[in-house]
Amino acid sequence: MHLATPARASLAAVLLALALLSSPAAAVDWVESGDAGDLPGSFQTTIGVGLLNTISGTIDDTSDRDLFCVRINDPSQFMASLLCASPAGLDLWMFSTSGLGITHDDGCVASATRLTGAFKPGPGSYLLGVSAEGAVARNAASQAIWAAGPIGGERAPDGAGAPGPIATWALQSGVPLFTPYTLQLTGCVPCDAVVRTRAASWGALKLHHR
Ligand SMILES: [Ca+2]
Ligand SMILES: [Ca+2]
Repeated sequence: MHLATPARASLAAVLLALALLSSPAAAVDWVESGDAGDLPGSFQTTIGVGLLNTISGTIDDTSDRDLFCVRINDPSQFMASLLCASPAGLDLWMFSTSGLGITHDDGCVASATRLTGAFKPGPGSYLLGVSAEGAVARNAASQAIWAAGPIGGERAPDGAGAPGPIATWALQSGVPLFTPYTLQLTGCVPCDAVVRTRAASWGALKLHHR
């Protein structure tokens, strides 16, 4: 995928991409572009070079669930956390890129909803998800991949539909209308990088999936 050419995109976009290429220590704060999809076929990738510090977005209504691709090179270093005031706040989810359930937290402990690398099978790309309280991830037989909560702390798939893969979501019972969120992240990087495919050319930038 060509991101930018002098003829088709702004110079600012090209300069941003080149700045990312030349700054290996840069950090990335990803902002949801439009609305991230909610299934393995429609997730939103994250793009950039350097550690992924935050993902910000919005749960627009009761049927909105957002999935983002993140790359975890060392699961022991990974943490995703979201400030919360009560278990009625937003829930966090993680799936493999094929939709198998990995970990989920629908509680609120010490003012945070958190996922770690504890249940991840190894380095790789994963789908990190956000939903309102009460969302249910279901397999193709409409069985819940995780048992109903809220339960404090993260947990591996423990429902009748475990491990998945996820096929549908059930509507949640909460009323999260237009709820903004910012995930604080450690130990992960964007799934895609902008790379230059021809030296000394402005017109040869593309996405590279790690
Ligand atoms: Ca959204
Ligand atoms: Ca969404």
